[in-house]
Amino acid sequence: MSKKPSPLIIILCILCGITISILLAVVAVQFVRTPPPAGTVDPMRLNQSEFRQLGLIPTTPRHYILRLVAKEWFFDVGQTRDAPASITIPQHSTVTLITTSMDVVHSLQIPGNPIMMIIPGKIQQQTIVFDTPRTYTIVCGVYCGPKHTQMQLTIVVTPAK
Ligand SMILES: [Cu+2]
Repeated sequence: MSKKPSPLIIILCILCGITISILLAVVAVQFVRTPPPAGTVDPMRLNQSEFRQLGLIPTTPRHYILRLVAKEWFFDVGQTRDAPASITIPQHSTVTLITTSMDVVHSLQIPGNPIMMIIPGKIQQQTIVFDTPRTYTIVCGVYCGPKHTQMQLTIVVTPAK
């Protein structure tokens, strides 16, 4: 005669199963939500590619392209390296980020959005709507060398008038 497992063991097994399922789902969502590369580019010839023009480019009202090259150790949006990169957009702007890396793997961690990996040779593209007026401090989420923590991009979303 086999002994029936106690209800406590059954409940613990169910809770473990639920926990593992949630963890797997979270991991899966991260991968699914990281969009595939939009194309490829030669990291040695960025000045002969679309990345020769960096920064915020208005397309239609409240729509922008933000072209950015990550490199050791800053996010290049066409500004001087004296201060961390910073852009300002009005509330309810739609920004299509188009990025690549000049050297090693970096990433953009935009609060409230999935991590955007920035991989040399690959063009990564992601469109984000900035509806809330606030300042986003965006850092690199992949350790990329001794000055990794200096990599910072600020996006200032100003209130609509
Ligand atoms: Cu980094």
